[in-house]
Amino acid sequence: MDPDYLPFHPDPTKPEYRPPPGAVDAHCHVFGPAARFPYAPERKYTPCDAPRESLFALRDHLGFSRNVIVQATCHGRDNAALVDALQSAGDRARGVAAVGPDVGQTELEALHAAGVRGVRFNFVKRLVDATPREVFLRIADRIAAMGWHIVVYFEASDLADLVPFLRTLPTIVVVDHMGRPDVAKGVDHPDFQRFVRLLADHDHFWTKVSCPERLSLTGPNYDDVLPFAKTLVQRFPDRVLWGTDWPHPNMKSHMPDDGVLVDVIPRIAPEIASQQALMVDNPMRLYWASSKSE
Ligand code: 0GY
Repeated sequence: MDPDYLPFHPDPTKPEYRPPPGAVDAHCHVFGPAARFPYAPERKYTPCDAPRESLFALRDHLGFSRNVIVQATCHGRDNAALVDALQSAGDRARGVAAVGPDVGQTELEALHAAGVRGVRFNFVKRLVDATPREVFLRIADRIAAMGWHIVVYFEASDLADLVPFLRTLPTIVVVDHMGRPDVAKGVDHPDFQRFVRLLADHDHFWTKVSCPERLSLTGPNYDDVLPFAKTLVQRFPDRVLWGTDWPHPNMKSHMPDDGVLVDVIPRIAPEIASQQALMVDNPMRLYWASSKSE
C-alpha cells in the first residue's frame, strides 16, 4: 500500500501564542519509519513515516515541553515504535498503547516502565474492525490494575449507542477530539449536548479539545469549531487536554500548519488560568503523576 494521505506540513510557522512553561502536546503520534517499525498487516490506511525525531523537533519548534504519544491503528497492537519514542524522550513523553485482553503482565509492566499510562479503544469504523465490548471490558480490568486510563475514539453519531458501555468502564475515560461533533449542527444541538451531559454527569470523563482541522467545515482559522472547544474548556476546565494530532493521519482536504493550530489555543482558552490547566496541570496530573519506574 502506498501512503494514502497528505504528508505532514514540512515547515510549520512559529506560533504567535507561546504555550506556558511545561506545556504538553497531549495527542500526537509516531509512525514508523516503516523500514524499522513496519505497519500492521490489518491496517486500514498506510501513513507517511513520521519518526520520533520529527515529532521532537516539532515539540521544540512550537514551544512545548512534553508529548503524549498515542498509538494509532496503522500500528495495530504492536507498540514498538511508540515504546522506542518514549524511551528516547526520557521523561519528556508518556504514551497511550493498544493491547489485547490477553496481554501478559510482563508486557504491561514493560509498557509502564517505558511511560505508557493508558490504552486506546477505537470505535471509528473506517479505522478498525469492531472489537466486542466484552473484550474491551477484559482489557479495561487488566489496565485498571496498572492505574492506567482509557482513551476512546468514536464518531458523534455513535455516542448515544456507546454511552451505557462507556459508563461501565472502571477508569478515567478520555474522549478524543470532543467526541467528533458535527459542527454544522451547532453547540446547542442535542447531539453535542448529550456529550456535554456525559461529562457533566460523570467526573471521570475527560476530553481533548483537539482536531479543529478534522472537524471544521470552513478550514483555517477553524472559527466554526471554536464554540465547541470553548464550551468544554469553560464547563470542565480541569478535565480537558489539548494536542496537535501531528502528523494528522488521514487528512485529505488540507494539511494543517501546526503553528496555526497552536494559535487556536488562546481563542478556546482565553484566560491564563484555563491555559495553564489545559496545557500543563491537567496532562501532568493524568500522565506524570508517577515517574516511569513507579
Ligand atoms: C487521530 C486520527 C485518526 C486516526 C487514528 O488510530 C488512528 O489510526 O487515530 C483519524 O483518522 O481520525 O486521532 O489522530
